[in-house]
Amino acid sequence: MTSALLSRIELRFLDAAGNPSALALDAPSDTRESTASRDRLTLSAHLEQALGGTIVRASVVNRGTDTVRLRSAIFEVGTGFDPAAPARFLKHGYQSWSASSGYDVTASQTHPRDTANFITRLNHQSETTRPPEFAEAQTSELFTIVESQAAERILAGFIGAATSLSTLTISSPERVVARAILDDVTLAPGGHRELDPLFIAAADESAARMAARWADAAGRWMNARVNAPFQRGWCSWYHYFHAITEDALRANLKSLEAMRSEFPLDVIQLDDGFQSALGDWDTTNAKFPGGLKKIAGEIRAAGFRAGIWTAPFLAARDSRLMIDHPDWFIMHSETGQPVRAGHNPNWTTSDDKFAYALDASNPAYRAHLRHLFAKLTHDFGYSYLKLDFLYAAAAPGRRHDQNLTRGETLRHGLERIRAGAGDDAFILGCGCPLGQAIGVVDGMRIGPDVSPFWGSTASGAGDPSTIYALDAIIARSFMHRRLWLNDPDCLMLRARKTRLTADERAALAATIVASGGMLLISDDMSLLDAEAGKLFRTLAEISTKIDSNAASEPVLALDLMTTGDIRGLITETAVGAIAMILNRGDSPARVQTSDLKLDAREIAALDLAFDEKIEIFDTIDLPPHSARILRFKR
Ligand code: 9PG
Repeated sequence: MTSALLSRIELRFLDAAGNPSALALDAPSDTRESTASRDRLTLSAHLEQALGGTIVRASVVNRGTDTVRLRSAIFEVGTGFDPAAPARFLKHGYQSWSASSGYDVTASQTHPRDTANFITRLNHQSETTRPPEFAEAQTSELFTIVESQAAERILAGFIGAATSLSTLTISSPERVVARAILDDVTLAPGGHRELDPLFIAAADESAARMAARWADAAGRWMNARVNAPFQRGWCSWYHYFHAITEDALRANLKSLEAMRSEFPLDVIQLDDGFQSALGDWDTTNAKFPGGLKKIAGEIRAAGFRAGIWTAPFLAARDSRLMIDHPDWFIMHSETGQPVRAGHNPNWTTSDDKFAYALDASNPAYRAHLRHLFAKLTHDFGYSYLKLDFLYAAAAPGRRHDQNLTRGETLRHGLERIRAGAGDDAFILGCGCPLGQAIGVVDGMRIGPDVSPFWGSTASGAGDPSTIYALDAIIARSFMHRRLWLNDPDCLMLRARKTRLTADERAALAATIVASGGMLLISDDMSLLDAEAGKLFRTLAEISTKIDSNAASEPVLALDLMTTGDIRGLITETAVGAIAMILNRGDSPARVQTSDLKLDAREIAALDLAFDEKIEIFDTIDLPPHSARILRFKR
């Protein structure tokens, strides 16, 4: 087994005159604190052996008489791999919607997003422009796994994220460069800053199991909220989109009340489309004449929990918020204008269709957040809060408080929302950089949006389509009940008003339930019949079973480091393993069960009508865009 080694830590900063400078600690020892100083700025570090690996703790103190600005802290980790042999790395995505998959380690430094527009880069990268030595093509967010040709693996990842965004760059197989991004924050004389801890481990286990090991460590370090009850709910978005009305919501509420035994749901969540303007979350537009408090009251009177969508770090030009508080925004450092963080013609009646990033480093705006979410929760009665487009809080630019990194700004904003909503509200993050939300949110969207069509493996990534959502659900299933409850996004069961085929709908359902994550449905309930209800109950049973096992035994991708046409998930339970095999490709496939590298066991296929077929399989035939759930008995 290989052993990974920290060889160097370098702190990069701007000195009192604004000139780039650096100080480095070579080969920090694991027995005592090592230090290095320059201009009376001191970097200290020590290593701890814990959680099956090494935790690197580092901090900075300014003992000088001038303020300095901190750019980044760089941690060089040797993998022990042959620099000349091929290797792969996991390129983990930045936020909820960003993709995660394995890539060859290569010298190539170009990535398709390098030439994408600003908002796309802001969405999917912790930095809109990467420094040349940390090319996007070679960079993973928050953690990575590097795998040699001999299937030796090392894990390197930050297990704390409260104080900075962070990346890992692999430009050659023998080295991982981990980096805490410090955004030129000021460190005044006498000031002290702890860096987020880095975790390094080598182990003889699958890549997915190593990822779960990282999530265990990060969840512990950051006091992850992992104990919320399993969530089952209805969401307005993937049938109605922006066209949702109060009447349509009420019609679904009536149906859900009547079909309670077929669709055992707890939460009814109103999504985007109710607000009077983007930024004004407590007032409604003409489609919702009753107002938010009345709607929550009706949902609760019917015996459900009321849920609501907001994008708390965004506002459009026509919002009261932006008109009244132009000084609450992150400002572009060159133009002095508010930073554009989204674009959506449905969000505003202004000619300007951009949405702007609010500055959560500003205490006045944070007080507003606290007040707003106290109102939505305690006054209006919403106890399930879907917070969306959260990446906006980490946009680059001039912020009110120069002492906060972008990562801290995001976290402070989230913490104020939690303070307003209270401990009992279920907070779901969406469009959210992952690390900063651990310990604040109860649930997290872990993939891009599903949609009422499949998409194509050949089409350019980025269009919402179900296939990309499935890839993300598979890759990030290990996070469930370690960092939060995973939200794999919604099931759609309707057979009309959709372009998903029956196989595609079942593949979406199978992937969601096999992941153990939350079970949300997004259909016009009047389109669903008794058969759909029977299917839903089955899905609820399977997902509850996998969820209740997930805290002790993670749900793992069969193929975290490669994305082929055949993908899968597996989890071990007391009575055997439950697996999901997906054919995401456009042609029929025959899978040899022996190729799945599972122990030879008796295999039963659970078709989704849950008529258990006890059969011994050597091969499984999968039509294009289809999935099967299998049970492997011991
Ligand atoms: C509401 C939706 C739903 C959905 C969220 C989020 O890049 N984009 O333009 C983009 C638009 C919408 C979107 C994601 C990305 O979806 O994930 O569940 O709440 O907002 O607007």
